[in-house]
Amino acid sequence: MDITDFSRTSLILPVVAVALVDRDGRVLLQQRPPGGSLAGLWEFPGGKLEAGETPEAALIRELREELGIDVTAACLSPATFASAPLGERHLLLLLYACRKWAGQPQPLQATALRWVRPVEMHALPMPPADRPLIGLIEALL
Ligand code: 9L3
Ligand code: MG
Repeated sequence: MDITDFSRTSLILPVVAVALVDRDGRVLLQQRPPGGSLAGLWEFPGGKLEAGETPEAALIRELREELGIDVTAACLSPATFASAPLGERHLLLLLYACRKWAGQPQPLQATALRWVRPVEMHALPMPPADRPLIGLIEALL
């Protein structure tokens, strides 16, 4: 068994996400689609690691799938992390910051995208793991 296959071996569910920051210091959030988990909530784009993937490779793949943009590992700086209970397991969310990408972000899987000032995030419904990261994003930008 591949020990990096967290989906089978661990109570921890590792998830990577990104704070994409534009030239005006706004951050991109996406709204989770109806019907799935955490439906309607505004999150930092990203997702689960697949077996054998590094966090950076997972994030590069997720940003291509969810937003249709390309980022390089060199542009991804780990910013912080947070955790939240998720059913029987524990979601561990690793957040990267990124200021450089290729392409125009599109909501390929989300209901909508929104560029927001960090202070505006307090008023948006966000998943439990994302909410504690707002303060850090505010301090970082
Ligand atoms: N999740 C929470 N905050 C985020 C992301 C990207 C994901 N910023 C949670 C939602 C799901 C789980 O992590 O419960 C896996 O995410 P996805 O694969 O459904 O995007
Ligand atoms: Mg996702």
